Amino acid sequence: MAKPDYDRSRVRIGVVHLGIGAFHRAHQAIVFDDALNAGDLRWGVLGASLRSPDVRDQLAPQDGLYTMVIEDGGQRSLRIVGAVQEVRVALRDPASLVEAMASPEVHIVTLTVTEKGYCLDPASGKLKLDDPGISADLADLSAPVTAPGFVTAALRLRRNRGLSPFTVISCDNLPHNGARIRSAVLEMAARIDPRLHDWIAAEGAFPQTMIDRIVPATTPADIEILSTELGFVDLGMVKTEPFTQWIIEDRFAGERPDFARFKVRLTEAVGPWEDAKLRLLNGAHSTLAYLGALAGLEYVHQTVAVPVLKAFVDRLWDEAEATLDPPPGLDIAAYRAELMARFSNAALRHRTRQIAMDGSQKLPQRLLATASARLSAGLPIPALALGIAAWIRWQEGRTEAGEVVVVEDPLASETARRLTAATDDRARVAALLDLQTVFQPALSADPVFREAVMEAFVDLRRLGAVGAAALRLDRAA
Ligand code: CS2
Repeated sequence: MAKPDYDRSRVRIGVVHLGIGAFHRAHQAIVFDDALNAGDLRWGVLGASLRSPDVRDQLAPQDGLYTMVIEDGGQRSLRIVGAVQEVRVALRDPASLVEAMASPEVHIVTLTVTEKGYCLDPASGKLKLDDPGISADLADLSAPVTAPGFVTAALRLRRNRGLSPFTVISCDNLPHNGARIRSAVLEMAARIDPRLHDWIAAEGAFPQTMIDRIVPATTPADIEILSTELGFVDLGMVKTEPFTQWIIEDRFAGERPDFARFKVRLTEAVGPWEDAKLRLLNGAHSTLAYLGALAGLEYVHQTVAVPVLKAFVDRLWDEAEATLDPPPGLDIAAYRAELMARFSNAALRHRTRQIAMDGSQKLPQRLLATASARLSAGLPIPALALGIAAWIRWQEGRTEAGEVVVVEDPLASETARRLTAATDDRARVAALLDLQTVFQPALSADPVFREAVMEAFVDLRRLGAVGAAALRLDRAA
């Protein structure tokens, strides 16, 4: 079992991470741990959860140490990770977190706060001024509430102290994630102090990234299996797959680890990598999540074990691939084959309902951008339309077998209200396609788009998820 090969008491905090969930611990923290193992002790991580004390409560008694379990059908390996030096709950003592972020030794702030954590309108990309957290931060930034608020407050403190900014690296699955956090921070700064805005605009760095590793939520069963193996209980463990990838735009405000040495790719153009990942991996993930969850399939590997769904994902990828401009070095056919193998990893037990969460925030970059690109090229969207219709059907809060499910989505009450008010299926679909925070006006108004989603929804209702997918494959044959 691999263990930290460095003196943890000598590690300095060079990174503050906002949103320390399982994904950070199995992805970015591993790279910083690699740097520490290589003898560069500047890259310890201070992790913060915004609200929930859970991760702090799990990791504090273990002094921040945790096990990463890497698993696929063929292998299982364990690694103890020492990079996380401390975990805090941001909202417990916001000012002290801002102070920690303003330390001259902190050079990087990473974020995994999920799509909704940026407080941006998904369709327009503008700061949501009606968000209660955003209005609180705009009124008083001395105790921030939101992720953009913490970053802005800490940059303000650094500027007041004559320090250089840290580099802000968004590690969420958002298109142009760097530009998004930058615009959230700049918009906030402009409203608070125009000179702060100008300083951040000139000196700050918000590189775009593409991050990839499948990290399902840890379950009590995972913890139990590991404790039998280790002889002690590790509540902070994370479980993941062998595959990992991190591509960062080569734009930094200050120091950074020797990323290239730790298999992180620095490049000028992240966009094409990101589009490929969001439209192929995440587009298929969300589609399988809704179709699978509706059909009562609990895990992703079970969905691709159904031949119709597996073939359907290939059809969806054909549709998406036609909209991509692959970066040099990405072989799409090999990438697709590898993705299918990753989805089939039964050891991960990745729940379809976990991926189904927050669909209103995920759909635009995963399925809608692809649909728009195809429609403007005059291409049909039968597979994409079924993925989108399955999201609408999932918002009804029932599986095909009639089991009631809780729809976890920031727009859940709005979608429920619209679905209940409508009197038939066509009106239900129309009511959700009119949601302008999800569907951009041009797409929402496109009659070809609306009809394709309507038809898919009617098929879903009539034939179920697998039946509707099979019908599309038959038609294409
Ligand atoms: C998943 C992603 O939960 C989800 O929405 O699609 O978290 C996915 O596992 C990662 O993007 C893989 O890199």
